[in-house]
Amino acid sequence: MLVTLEDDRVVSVAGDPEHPFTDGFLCHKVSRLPERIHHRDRLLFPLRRTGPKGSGQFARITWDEALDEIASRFQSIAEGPHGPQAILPYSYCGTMGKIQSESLDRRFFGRLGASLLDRTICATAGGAGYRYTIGSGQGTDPEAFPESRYIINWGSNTAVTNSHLWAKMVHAQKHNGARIVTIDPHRSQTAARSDWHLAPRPGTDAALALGVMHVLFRDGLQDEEYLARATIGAEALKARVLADYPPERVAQITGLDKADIEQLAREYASTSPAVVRVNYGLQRHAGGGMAVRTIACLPAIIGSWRHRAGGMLLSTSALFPLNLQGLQRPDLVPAGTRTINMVQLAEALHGELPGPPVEAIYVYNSNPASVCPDQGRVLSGLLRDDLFTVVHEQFPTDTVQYADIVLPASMSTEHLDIHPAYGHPYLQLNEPVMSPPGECRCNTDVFRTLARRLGFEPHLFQVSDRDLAREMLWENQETQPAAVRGITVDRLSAEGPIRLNLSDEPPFASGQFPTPSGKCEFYSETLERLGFDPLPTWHPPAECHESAPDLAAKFPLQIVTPPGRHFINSTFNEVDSLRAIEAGPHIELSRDDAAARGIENGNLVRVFNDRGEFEATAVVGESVRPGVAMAPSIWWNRYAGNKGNSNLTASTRLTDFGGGATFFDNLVEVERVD
Ligand SMILES: Nc1nc2c(c(=O)[nH]1)N[C@H]1C(S)=C(S)[C@@H](COP(=O)(O)OP(=O)(O)OC[C@H]3O[C@@H](n4cnc5c(=O)[nH]c(N)nc54)[C@H](O)[C@@H]3O)O[C@H]1N2
Ligand SMILES: Nc1nc2c(c(=O)[nH]1)N[C@H]1C(S)=C(S)[C@@H](COP(=O)(O)OP(=O)(O)OC[C@H]3O[C@@H](n4cnc5c(=O)[nH]c(N)nc54)[C@H](O)[C@@H]3O)O[C@H]1N2
Ligand SMILES: [Mo]
Repeated sequence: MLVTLEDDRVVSVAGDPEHPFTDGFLCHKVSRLPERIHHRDRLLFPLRRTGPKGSGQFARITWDEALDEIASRFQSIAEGPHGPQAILPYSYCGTMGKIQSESLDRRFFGRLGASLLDRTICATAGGAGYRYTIGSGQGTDPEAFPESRYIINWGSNTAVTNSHLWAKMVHAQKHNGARIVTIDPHRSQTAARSDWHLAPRPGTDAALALGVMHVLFRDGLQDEEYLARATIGAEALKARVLADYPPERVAQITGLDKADIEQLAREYASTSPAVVRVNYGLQRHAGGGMAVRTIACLPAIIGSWRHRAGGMLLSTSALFPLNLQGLQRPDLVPAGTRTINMVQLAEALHGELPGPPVEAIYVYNSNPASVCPDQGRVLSGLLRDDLFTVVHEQFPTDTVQYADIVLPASMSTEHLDIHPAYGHPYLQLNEPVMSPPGECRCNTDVFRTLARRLGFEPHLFQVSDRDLAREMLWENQETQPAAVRGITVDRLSAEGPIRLNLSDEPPFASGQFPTPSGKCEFYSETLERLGFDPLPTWHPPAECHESAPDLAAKFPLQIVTPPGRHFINSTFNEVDSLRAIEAGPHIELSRDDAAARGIENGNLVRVFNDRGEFEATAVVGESVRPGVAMAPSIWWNRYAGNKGNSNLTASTRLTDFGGGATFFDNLVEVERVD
């Protein structure tokens, strides 16, 4: 991103036209960054709570007062009956720069002996599922997509959530005759702009993939040579899908036409190279891990890993061999320290998890009061008078409302960081272009000063961000791993984004996979040992008519709540111009479901289940099938009528693999508010 400054003001930001992947395109919301940086509501000074918990009443204090209070509270909790594990750090992806999100913070809480946080809210279900089949996170190079001829967006709203990859897909469509297919229960922007949209019921993707496999094996469309050379369990998989997943049954499960399932299989096998972009929407269901594992078998069946522009892409994160161990120092964590799954914050705050009660929570890079499932119980937990809550933030978010101490945070224009990426293979340096306004400080600075107050080792904490960046790139080691060899902080500073040193060979063309068997594992002994089905399979969502008929009788609609186009999760709620375009919480309903409830377009409705309820404006149309609803997230309470957002209805149930969140596995009922 190129930033134009006048004095100490950012007047504009633009994509870098020389960036090989983004081609200079900056999405609508990020182009509004100047509004965010110089916003009237930006937090500029430390604050201490003056009113009752949750009131959002604060008075300005000095950094010394804030840090003294945090240090002394942490110290007394650590020396108290429950020990330091009664302190919980809570962070996610406010910034995804590695220095500001996983360096001194991890060292600090490790050294303190605080509880560990399992950061599962986004990507762990699919990550785990993918690895059971493939062995690592490696997949198709996103830069190869323009050479594809058949592109499937599977649970991916690529045009909105990953616009740079979408541009490559459109390039393939225009210049290479590629066909773009999108599999999504909602007619998303991506679905609407694709050549073909298939809208299965939520949480039925594994069944669809198994039905496609049935057709492939039944009609002899498989790549026998690749199957024999590169996979394990092909015969068992074939027997299962031929017996259990005929298109008639899969049509019943998914709600798709049998002919469409047959056509998808035929086109996929006969249009080469074919690539699958599998993303996050389909992971947020009880069976999300198994769904990704199952879909990940498809490229090996048709042998599309042979081609650079074939195969499958989940995330590029695994391509970056950064020295995260050195940065985070997990060796500082005392043996036996308990781990809390971030999805279960409601349970943690209400003392329902094993181990000591949570007496203090330190939040940074996250807005759990908005983004966590079971929002009602998260908020009642944060209201606890005996909970000491520190929130390091840029804006007065919902979480800040519940803080005891608020610390003002810097932004990316004001601090240094290194960014790998989960959508492309370039490493980037984020250099500060201005000093932070008011008394804002970056995350690492706060942990440096807190460490000093607690008497922690200077050699671990009094290290500059630039030195941490060098350490992350292994510059202090004898050799760097191949993918980052020769890439240094100084080079990133002088040259801008640098592509990792990756082979031009497709990752699995040779048929070698980094699994225990060395093959693409249709049959996984690892899963068998863990008590799962060793073969790909489909289980219904935890909340649907098949698995929970009583619940479905009361709450008949499956609701999905993916992010809004002009927000990043809950970030950008504060930007007036973007909030205006998002136009308030709304819910898309089918004509049948609306009519059955006397709901018309534009009516205010309440959306509810036993966990809670929120309000939204009804948008009635064809974008979802009967029985399905879609409500874009994630609203701050104050912009949602002070009633909370869709996460009031979401459960803290975990996915089958990876302990992920099941935001979209959620039954609700809707009624008109009169
Ligand atoms: N219903 C529903 N819920 C969801 C999702 C969904 O699709 N539907 N998506 C889920 C997903 S995929 C994710 S990744 C999570 C995201 O959950 P979070 O990571 O909590 O994401 P944000 O809501 O963007 O909140 C990040 C906060 O960090 C702050 N911040 C930014 N930079 C810094 C910094 O340098 N220092 C500090 N201290 N703070 C900073 C921002 O101001 C912002 O308020 O939400 C999940 N929740
Ligand atoms: N504009 C914008 N871009 C973002 C973000 C943002 O908040 N705003 N967040 C970023 C983050 S943190 C993440 S994790 C990514 C997420 O990026 P995506 O994976 O694209 O995420 P979603 O939009 O949550 O889900 C994609 C689609 O999956 C669909 N879906 C829901 N359930 C199912 C299902 O059972 N099966 C199938 N096949 N599809 C289903 C949803 O309707 C949705 O259209 O986006 C990133 N990019
Ligand atoms: Mo995410």
